[in-house]
Amino acid sequence: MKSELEKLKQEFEAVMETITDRAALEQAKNEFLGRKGRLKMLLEQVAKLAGEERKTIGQLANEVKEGLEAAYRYKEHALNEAHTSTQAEREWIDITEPGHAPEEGHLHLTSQAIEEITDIFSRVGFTSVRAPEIDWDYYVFESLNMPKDHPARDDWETFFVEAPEGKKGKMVLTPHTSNSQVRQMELVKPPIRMININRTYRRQIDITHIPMFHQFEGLMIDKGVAVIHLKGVLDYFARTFFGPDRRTRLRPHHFRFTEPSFEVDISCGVCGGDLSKNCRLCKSGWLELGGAGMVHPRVLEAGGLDPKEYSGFAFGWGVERTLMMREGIKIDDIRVLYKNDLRFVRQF
Ligand code: FA5
Repeated sequence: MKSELEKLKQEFEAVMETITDRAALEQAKNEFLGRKGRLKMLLEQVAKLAGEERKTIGQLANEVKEGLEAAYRYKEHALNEAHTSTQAEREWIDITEPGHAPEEGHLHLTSQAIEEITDIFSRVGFTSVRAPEIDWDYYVFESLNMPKDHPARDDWETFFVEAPEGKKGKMVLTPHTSNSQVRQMELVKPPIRMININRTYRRQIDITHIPMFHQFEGLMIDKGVAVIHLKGVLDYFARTFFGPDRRTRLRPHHFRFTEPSFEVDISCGVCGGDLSKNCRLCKSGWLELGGAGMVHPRVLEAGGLDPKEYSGFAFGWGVERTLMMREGIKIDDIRVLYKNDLRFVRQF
């Protein structure tokens, strides 16, 4: 009995030495100290001894029991300590380390330009409106004095929607924002000062053309509006958006819905108007900003206004082209704007 108790003690101590995790400790506890464990079995035999033997072996058995329990507690404590220190190592935080700022997105360059253009015109009283991006032929062409055989009305320039024709003709993806002109005249009576910025679509793609682009359309109608007011607003915009170094010019032009009509140009921001640089973007030192002119009397009439009483000006420019002409932007291919290349987008 005595040697069995001592053997049990040695075995338990040997097992404790090899244990490195809680599961193994639990298993050893059940095997040696559990309700049906080996110590319990021996103690039951001790209880059956008689006289002096029972007394001495009983004392030894108690010592062995206390030894086993102490060894168990020691191991348990050691494992707990090890767990806490590895956890502490794992979850270690250097409170002096600088914080990591969450990555924030920003508006696309075109959206930034749209916000800025809207703001610039709002400062001189132009209200932001939104005409449909898919509209009837009537608002896009017919009411703008564009004859049925006008080149923009055929399939080569404009995307027509495969939908039944309505009273106002076919539905088209607007190739310009001028559809807002008669729509606005139908909505409000003069004085009108509106700016309509929207997506526009044309069947074109090259270094200066994309099939989906944005235009901003300005319209001012009142009594006594003249070319000088148009010139004043254009100059104000050019100075505010591009800065004092950029030059603008008006060229006579022809649009069906304005008379007289102009093409507004601005000196190129990539080559600065220096022809010797052989600029890939402008080729001539000037970039076309867009069209402008005095609203044609037939357009006023289509909008329910008497041309003898009211006059007005309108202009329609490309947002992408406008921002490309800006100082410091130096984009020499318009298509790069919509390539979804984050290396490009993140620069702005
Ligand atoms: C028009 O669209 C007229 N509605 C402008 C207008 C409005 C004239 C009001 C008079 C009064 P135009 O076709 O020239 O005009 O286009 C205007 C501008 O849109 C161009 O100067 C250019 O800046 C931009 N643009 C035209 N096509 C594209 C394209 N495919 N990609 C990018 N920008 C374009």
